[in-house]
Amino acid sequence: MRNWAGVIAAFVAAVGTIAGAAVWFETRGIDRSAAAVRWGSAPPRKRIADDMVLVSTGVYIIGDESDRASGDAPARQVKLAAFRIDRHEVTSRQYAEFVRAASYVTTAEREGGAWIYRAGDADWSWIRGADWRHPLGPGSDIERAWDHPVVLVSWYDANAYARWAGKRLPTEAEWEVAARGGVPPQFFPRPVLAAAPTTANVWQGHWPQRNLLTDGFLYTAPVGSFAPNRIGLYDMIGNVWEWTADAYDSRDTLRAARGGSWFCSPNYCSAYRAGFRGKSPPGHAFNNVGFRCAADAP
Ligand SMILES: [Ca+2]
Repeated sequence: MRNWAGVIAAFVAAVGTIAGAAVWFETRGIDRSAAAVRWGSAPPRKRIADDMVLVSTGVYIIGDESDRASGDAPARQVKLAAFRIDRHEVTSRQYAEFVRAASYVTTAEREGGAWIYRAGDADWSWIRGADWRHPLGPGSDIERAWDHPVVLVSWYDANAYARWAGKRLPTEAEWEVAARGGVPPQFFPRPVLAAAPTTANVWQGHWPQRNLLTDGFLYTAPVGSFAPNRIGLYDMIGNVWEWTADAYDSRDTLRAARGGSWFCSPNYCSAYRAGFRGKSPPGHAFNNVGFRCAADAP
C-alpha cells in the first residue's frame, strides 16, 4: 500500500452520509458498528435525469491554474470536437442495471477485495469482501446509497459499463473542458480551496483527525446534491474521483482520474480543482473513485 501512498493521497473520497452524526469525529473512539458509519444517506428518492450535456466544438485553454497549483498539466490550448458528457456521475442504481443485464463481475469481486478508507483510519486498507455492493467492506451495503455514485469500480469496470451504455469514458481534456464549463482557467471559480460546503462534497477539517462535515457528507453524497457548474454538470469537483480514458503518462501503467473526492482535505489532497491530474493503476478499485461517461456528439 505504501508504494501507492501518493496515488491514494490523490484519491480522497466515499459513499454515505452519516445522518444525524456528530458534526466532527476523531480517530479515537470511532464506533464502526453499523449505525455509526454507514454508506449512504437514504435521501428521498428523486428523479435523476439520465441525460448528457453537449459541449461544443472549439479551442479551449486547460491546465495549470496558478503558481500554487501542483499536479496540473501545463496550461495549453486544446481543440476538441463536440462531445456529450453525463450530467451526473454514474450511480449505484445505474451500475446495478448494467451488472444485471450483462452478468458482469467487477475486478474487486474477482480479486476478492479492494481498497477502502473508513472514518478513523490512518490510511487506506485492502479489505477482503469490499466491492461496489459493500463499499465499507463486509457488513456494509448500498441500500441507502442507490443514488450515490458507484464506487470500488476499476478502470476496466468503468469501461465495461460505458461500452454497455453505448458511451465511452471522457478524455482528460474533455473532462477538464467540461468541468470548467467551457471557459478558460482564469474565469473558472477557484474551487473549494476554502472548502465551501455548498459547492462540492470534500473533506472539511484536518485529515484524518477531524471532518467538520459542514457539507453534510462524510463519504459520498447522492449525485446532484450540490450546485451544478455553468453548463449544468453536477459533482465535477468532489464526491468521487472520475476515471478518464487517458493514460497518466507515457509509461501507460496508470490511468488518469479527475476532480477529487469526499476524501480530499486541504492538508492531504486538496486536489479538488479542474486542473489537477489524479492517477491510479487501472486494476485498482477505491471507495472514492467512480466515473461518468461521454460520447461523440451526433
Ligand atoms: Ca464531505
